[in-house]
Amino acid sequence: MTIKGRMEHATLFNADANANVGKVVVAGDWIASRLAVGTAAGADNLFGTADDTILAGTSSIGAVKIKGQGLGTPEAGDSFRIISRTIGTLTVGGLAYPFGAGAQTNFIGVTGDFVARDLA
Ligand SMILES: [Ca+2]
Repeated sequence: MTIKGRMEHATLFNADANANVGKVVVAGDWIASRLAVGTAAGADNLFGTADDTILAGTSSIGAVKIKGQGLGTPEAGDSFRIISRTIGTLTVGGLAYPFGAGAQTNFIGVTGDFVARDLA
């Protein structure tokens, strides 16, 4: 999937425990947006937030490339996640975040509420 502009206040999700999303490319910024693959939304009923749980299965995101900035918001109490059982690679603004074997949690950008997380 290629987004030719920016992502802002958008949520993409697939709640199938075995869903596999290949490559996501965003030409611009990723602002206060969420990508959840193979998760349960949790008590807030929102996908891609801090209370999501990763379902048992084979869900994966192959690669995410955000060419611009990655940011959440300065407000307290919200959260933005890129989350799946496995994330292959993540690059934001030219910076590659480590996603090897095992669980990884990477904070992205300066707002403190944008996190990419996987389990495998
Ligand atoms: Ca949630």
